[in-house]
Amino acid sequence: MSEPLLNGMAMGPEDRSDPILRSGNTNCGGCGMSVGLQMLSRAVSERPVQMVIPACCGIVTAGPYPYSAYGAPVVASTFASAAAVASGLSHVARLNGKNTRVICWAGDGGTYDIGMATLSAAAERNEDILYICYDNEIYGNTGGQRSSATPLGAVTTTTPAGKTVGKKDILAIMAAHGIPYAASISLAHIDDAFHKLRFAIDCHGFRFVHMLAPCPTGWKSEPGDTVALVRDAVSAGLFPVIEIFDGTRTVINVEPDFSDAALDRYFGGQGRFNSDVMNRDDVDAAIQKNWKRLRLLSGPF
Ligand SMILES: Cc1ncc(C[n+]2csc(CCOP(=O)(O)OP(=O)(O)O)c2C)c(N)n1
Ligand code: SF4
Repeated sequence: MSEPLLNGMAMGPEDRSDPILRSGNTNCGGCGMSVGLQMLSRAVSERPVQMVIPACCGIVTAGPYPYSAYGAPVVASTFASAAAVASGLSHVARLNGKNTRVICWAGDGGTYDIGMATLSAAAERNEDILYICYDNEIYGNTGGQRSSATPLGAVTTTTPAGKTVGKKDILAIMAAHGIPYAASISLAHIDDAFHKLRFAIDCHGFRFVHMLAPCPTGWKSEPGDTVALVRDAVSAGLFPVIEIFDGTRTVINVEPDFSDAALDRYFGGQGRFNSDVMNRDDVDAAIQKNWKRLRLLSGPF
């Protein structure tokens, strides 16, 4: 019997040779999420995968049925249920003796906010799934409302004067569940990202990967600057590139140089920050405080 028709093409989860993100998709030019999907595609390679994507730009990417810009089977879930749906699919695969890797692909709104209950529950049960959050620091698909990933000072449609509180530390929150693997990856450090994605795809138990994914539309940045913005965020120490094993062992993968120039380029390259709210001294202090904590966590036991 032939495989069922999935996403407009005959494709069983054991037989995939397409890139995960096909050309001709409708994502905006310079979308960081698109770059992330291409990285994921390389890391997945020929492995059988099942994607679960809640409401977000990433599910619009698929396009109208029966066609799809995804070269992998995708289940569209509600915001609140992505990690629960993925958990169920992972159990079904195991019961059927399949090695299908189940991957949740979700934005920060679906991760930090609306999907947090089932995400936390799946992590607590140590479900065998990989959850990847592409963090564009807003609800991008609905026009750019603030999420709890939106940084201090960022102007969004619901924080017109600039957000007055900073973003949650999602990696620390997920690592606190004691999951086998939690990591942040940078779109500008492709070797590091590739190896960590490969590791996260192949290992078992609950794995969480966080990527900063610039959104030129919402960040009011140049589409061609997407990767450079992430490089500057990493250099300035704003976006630490690290991995945390079993909720305890922390490894710093990329050393920032904490340069003012990188911080200037990062903020100067975007039109979304209100400098009246985002005092530069406060940003410097927050970076230093976070790195002091990371040095302690990554030091010898
Ligand atoms: C329960 C619920 N509330 C609101 C919406 C409308 N909605 C669809 S996508 C979206 C934004 C998602 O933001 P995020 O998860 O950060 O992903 P992004 O759009 O930025 O890619 C919203 C609010 C919805 N689909 N379901
Ligand atoms: S709105 Fe932002 S995240 Fe959504 S497709 Fe466009 S650039 Fe990508």
